[in-house]
Amino acid sequence: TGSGDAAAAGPKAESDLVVGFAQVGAESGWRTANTKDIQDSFKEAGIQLKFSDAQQKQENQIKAIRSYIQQKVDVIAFSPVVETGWDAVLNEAKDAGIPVVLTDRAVDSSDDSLYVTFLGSDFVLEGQKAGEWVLEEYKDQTEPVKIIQLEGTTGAAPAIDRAEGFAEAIKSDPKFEVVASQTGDFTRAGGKQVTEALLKANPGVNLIYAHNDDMGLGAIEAIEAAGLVPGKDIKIVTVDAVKDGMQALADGKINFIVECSPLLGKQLIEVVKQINNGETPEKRIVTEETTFTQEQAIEALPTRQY
Ligand code: GYE
Repeated sequence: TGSGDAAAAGPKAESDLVVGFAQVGAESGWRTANTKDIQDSFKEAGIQLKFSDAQQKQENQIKAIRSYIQQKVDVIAFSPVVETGWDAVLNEAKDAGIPVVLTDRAVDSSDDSLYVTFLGSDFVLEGQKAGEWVLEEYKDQTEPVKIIQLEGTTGAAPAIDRAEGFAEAIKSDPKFEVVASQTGDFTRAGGKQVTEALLKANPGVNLIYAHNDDMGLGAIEAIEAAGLVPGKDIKIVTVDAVKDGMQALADGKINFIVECSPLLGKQLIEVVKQINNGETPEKRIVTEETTFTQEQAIEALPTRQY
C-alpha cells in the first residue's frame, strides 16, 4: 500500500487533511446547493478542500482527479458526470494509495475496490415514487395518459435510474404511454428547448416527467409559450425539491416533487474522518428523502435551506 494508507501511517491531525473534490458542474439549482453545502461543511470542519468544476465534461473531471493524485491529497471525492469510463483513472488513484469516495452519483464498474463508499440517493426509488404518484393521479382516467419524459444527462446515474424506476412503476397499466423521451441535460434551458420541440411533435400530452426541477421549470416556460397552463393542461412531476421547484409547486405549476437532497457535506466529512482513523465506512450510504404535494411545499418553503 502507498504512503496515503491512513491505517499504516496513523491518523493525521484533521487540520492537516486535504481533500480533492471534482464536481460535475453548475448545471442546476441542486448542484449549486450541493457545492455550497460541501464547501461550507469543509470550512466548518476545518479540513482543507481543493475544489474543481468540470462543466459537465468527463475529460475535465478525469484531469482534476489526476491533478489531485499528483498533489497527493489524502482523499479524493467526486460526483461522476456519467457512469462509465472511470476504471483507468480510479486505478491510478488506487495505485497511489489515495482512497476515493463517490458522492451523489455512482460509477458503473465491476471492480468495487476502486472506491471506498458511494454516498447519495437511491435514484431508482425516486423514479418509482414519481411513477406511483402518476398512477394515483390518473387512477380514474380510462383514456390513454400521454407522457413526455425529460431525461437528465445521458449516461448519468440519476438519468438512467430515474427512468428505470418510473418505467417500472407505470408499466402495470398500459394506458400510460411515454410518447417521447429526450435529454435536457439537467438544465433549465435544455428542459425548455426539448419541451418546445416535443409539444409541437406530440399533440395532447397530459404529463411531463422531468428528471429534475430545473428541466421542469424550463418546461413550464415552454408550456406557457404554447398558450397552455402548466399544472392544469399539462401536469408536471419532477425530482429534487430545490427552492425554485418548490415555489412552482406551491404556485400550482408543478404538481408533485420527489425530494433528492443535495446536503451531502456533513456525511462526506464523516467518511473522510473515518478513513483518516483507519475505519471502514459503509460501502453504500443512502440519503433519506421525502416527497412533496402542493400543500406540503407551501408548508416547507419558509424554512427550506436551498
Ligand atoms: O437531481 C440534478 C443535478 O446528481 C442527484 O444532478 C444529482 C442530479 C440532480 O443536476 O438536478
